[in-house]
Amino acid sequence: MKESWRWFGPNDPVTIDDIRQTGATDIVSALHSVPAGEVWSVENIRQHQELIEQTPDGLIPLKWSVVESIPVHEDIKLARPGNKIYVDAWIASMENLAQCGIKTICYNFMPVIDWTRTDLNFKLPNGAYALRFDQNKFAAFDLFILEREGAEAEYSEAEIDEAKAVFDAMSESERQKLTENIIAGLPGRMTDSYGLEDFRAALAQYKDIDHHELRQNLFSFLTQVLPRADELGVKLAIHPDDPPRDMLGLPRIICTADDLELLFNSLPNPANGMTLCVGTYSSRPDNDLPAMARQFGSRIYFSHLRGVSRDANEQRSFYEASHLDSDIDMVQVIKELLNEEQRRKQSEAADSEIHIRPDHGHQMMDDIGKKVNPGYSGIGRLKGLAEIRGVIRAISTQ
Ligand code: DNO
Repeated sequence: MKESWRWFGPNDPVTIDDIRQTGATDIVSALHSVPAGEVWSVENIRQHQELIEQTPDGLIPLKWSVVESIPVHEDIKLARPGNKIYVDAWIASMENLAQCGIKTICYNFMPVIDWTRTDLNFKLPNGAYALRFDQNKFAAFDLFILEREGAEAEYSEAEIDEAKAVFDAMSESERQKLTENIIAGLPGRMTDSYGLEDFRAALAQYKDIDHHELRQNLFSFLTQVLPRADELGVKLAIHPDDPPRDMLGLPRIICTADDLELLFNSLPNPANGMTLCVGTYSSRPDNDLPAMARQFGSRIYFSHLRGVSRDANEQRSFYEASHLDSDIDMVQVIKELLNEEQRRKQSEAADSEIHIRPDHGHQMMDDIGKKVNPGYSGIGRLKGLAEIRGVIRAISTQ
């Protein structure tokens, strides 16, 4: 396994020198300042790469190996006329990355919103803070803040009552915070930040797009991208929709094993792969993570090894648990990934090692009170990485 760590660039409060101390060897990063649809030039990539890879004498070098993510322009997801210029720009960015030696690219195909949480400071019984998604709060936002047209039809009467009670109990500043979390987006998102009016307009564009059509748009994008990726030896790793289900009336198409099967059966190119984001997939109970790791092993080019704990009475609500103490058997998932690496070694595949990273860590100890990117605190992720490393070492030396 290649122990990797996400770095957001020079403004990330967790610095490259900090990361070096974690024992991670590889960096996951992106050119966050380049707007969706624009080409990542070789010059810009090299500059960023230099920040990561230039190493003071006597210290261990780090390597930028994974891109998370090149954003996919909304016009591609909507298959708007003229979207080919954005597809061409995406391909050009991929070519430029390959030229700089960076060949694993994570991306997603979520319309309008990227990953979404309702609480960024959910206090755990041990005093640390986690991220949380609360279905009732989300419904309160949808129904009573956004007041999305037609939203009532998507909730039962009981759900609407519950959401109303949650909404009534929130202060004005809590409502504002909730709104910001959802429409301004979280770190690393690959979509725009919106005001409420623009957000309504962005959602409305998808009014007539159902799952089938969105999937066709993804496949059409990939049909253009994959042959070139194959030539370059680039691996594309689609990230699931987080949380993995339809939201705000938007179709979401990378949520389950069935979605992945359809994707890989339709487009079997070697470059067509996935990010096994354990936390995302496991935030719905019908995804069996060890089974998915086994079933899609050869397609897994990148993995986020965190988990969630779902609420007993509302399975759509969850908080992000410690990396080893979630609803899923992380040890078993890691075993499956290690088995896959063995298979790759036996078939003498060039890159047998899978890039993994700790994902959203808790805010704990000196993280608390610091300005950190939600989910991307230093100590919390270090704890996650250390736990995962222990499991990997224990299994590998058995
Ligand atoms: C959040 C991340 C997402 C992810 C993108 C991938 O922490 O998992 O922002 O990077 O959705 O394209």
